[in-house]
Amino acid sequence: MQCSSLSVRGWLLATTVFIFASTQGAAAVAATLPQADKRKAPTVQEAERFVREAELRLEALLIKAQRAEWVSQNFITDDTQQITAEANEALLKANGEFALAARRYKGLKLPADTARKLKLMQLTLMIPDDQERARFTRLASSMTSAYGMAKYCPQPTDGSKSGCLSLDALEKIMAESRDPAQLKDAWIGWHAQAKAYKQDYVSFIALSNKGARAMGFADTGALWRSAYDMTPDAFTSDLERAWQQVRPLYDSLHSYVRLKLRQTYGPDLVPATGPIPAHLLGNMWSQSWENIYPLVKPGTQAGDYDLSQVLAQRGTSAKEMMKVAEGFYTSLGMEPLPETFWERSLLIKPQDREVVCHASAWDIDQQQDVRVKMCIRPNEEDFITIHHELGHIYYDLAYRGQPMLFRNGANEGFHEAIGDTVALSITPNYLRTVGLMKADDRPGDDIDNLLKQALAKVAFLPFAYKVDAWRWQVYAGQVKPQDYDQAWWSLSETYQGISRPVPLQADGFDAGAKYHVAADTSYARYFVAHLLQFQFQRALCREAGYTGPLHSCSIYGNQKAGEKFQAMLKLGASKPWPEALYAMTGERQLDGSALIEYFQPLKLWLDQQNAQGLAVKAP
Ligand code: X8Z
Ligand code: ZN
Repeated sequence: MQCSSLSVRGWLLATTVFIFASTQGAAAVAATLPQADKRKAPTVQEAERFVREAELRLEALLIKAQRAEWVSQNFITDDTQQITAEANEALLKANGEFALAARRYKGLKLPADTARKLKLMQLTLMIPDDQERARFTRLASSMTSAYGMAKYCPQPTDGSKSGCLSLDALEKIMAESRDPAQLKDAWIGWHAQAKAYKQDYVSFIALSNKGARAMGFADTGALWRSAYDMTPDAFTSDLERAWQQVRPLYDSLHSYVRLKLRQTYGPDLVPATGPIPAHLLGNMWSQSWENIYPLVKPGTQAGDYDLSQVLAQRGTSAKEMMKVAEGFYTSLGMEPLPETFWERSLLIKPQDREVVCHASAWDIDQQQDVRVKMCIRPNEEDFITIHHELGHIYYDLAYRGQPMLFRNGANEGFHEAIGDTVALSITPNYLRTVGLMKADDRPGDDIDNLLKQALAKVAFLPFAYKVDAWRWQVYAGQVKPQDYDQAWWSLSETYQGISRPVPLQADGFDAGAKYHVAADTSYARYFVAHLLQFQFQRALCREAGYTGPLHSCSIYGNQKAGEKFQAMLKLGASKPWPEALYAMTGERQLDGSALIEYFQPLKLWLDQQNAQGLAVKAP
């Protein structure tokens, strides 16, 4: 499954870097492995046989774990959590065993594919102790479920009966309400929920680090960073380099939004300089700000078209929205989704049971059984997310022909970037083509559309950067549990320029109020994806022969671009990611220049607005 660590994708990561450590625990686990004759020197044939057996065993265990996970996220109960934890435990055990056994082939001159598979196999946690491993998977399962079931139950002051608010309802308030008191209440109410599993998280981190160290990594954060075909330190520097490239654009957006919010909410709430209060940005985590577009849009009244309104007014069903997105992929030459996708996916929030609503894409059996689980609402945000999820699905389907260990993204950021790239082609012209915009609808002008897009994509960058900057510190032991929130908000202020709506609380766990922290899914992947998707789009538009401004390009219906895309998707994880990137774009590194090019007209406009705003305020 994509968007979770509870699978081979999380515990067995992709990279070319691997560090050899003590073989402690090896004896305990080696008994169940295919036996190599340890008295003889390892041979190439033996290594190849070992890899084949590993792929067979791991595939069977992965499929079992996926099925268990699917059921438990669709029916959260004690029993389904337990079943999932057990299936994941078996998978984790086998991952660890194979990872240790793979060390036998170190130094052997091997065919490139076999060598890469052996490297990939060693990017895993290895928890040799049965009890600790069981505790680890139970904690993982229970935190994901706790997040999925969390609700804020406000205490009414008038003694009336209180209703409880799910995340879904709270997110709606954050998106739509313009009442600062209500926003603050919803924000605090949700963030307080994570306290319930803070202690579990602390225990989980300790066990996870133990597992990473057994494989020779400094900690789990270093293991995650090793999944990028470079050393953990090189990845940290690369990310910082890319962030510095795009930071001026974020700064311009931030200043402009603060100016507009100050006009809306007044100077008592929004300062002229410094951080913006986190509850005023239209999103529970202040991670993307498109919901406050109506508050910050240019006053030109160029257009009033609103896709969310169209979808809601037409009563477009979840399935219809998904069908439109599928149509985009088939227009690029990809196959229609298998019938079972429609039979087995969960597209609407069930009313009769607890489910994990956070959107995810599933590759259940490594064949045709692909599914999406998402509580779709008829609005623009979900329409975009549907394209995101189908990106995962079409990637899964494209690398179907690869051997098991290569059935993965070139790196985890690639996986997150595919659907987002496609969604960049949802331009006004495209919406007209598929009938979602009528002839007399008036879309905004370029600046309107770019501003809306920047509120989603540019605002997101420092958030994505922050989540794992925090987690890497936590995994490295640099931040202790009593300082979790202080570190979280220090990073929030430094990178995003946002502040907590109310002072820190003792024993708080604000980071845990984000799905990917509770579900222990790495987040740097989204930062990488938000740069890559513009690199991909620039290359695909070029392939399509498009020469206009990048932000107006749509590759809808373009077979040539589709072929280029498919060729890269088919590679899966078989090559180091810079090679996959090169095949598609002619570039070899993560680069913010495509994103900067896309938003260039907006950057100029924002800087003008900010200069005028400052001029107006000056005495
Ligand atoms: O988690 C997701 C996807 C599933 S992989 C819906 N995203 C991140 C988030 O919601 O925080 C997509 C963008 C960022
Ligand atoms: Zn995703």
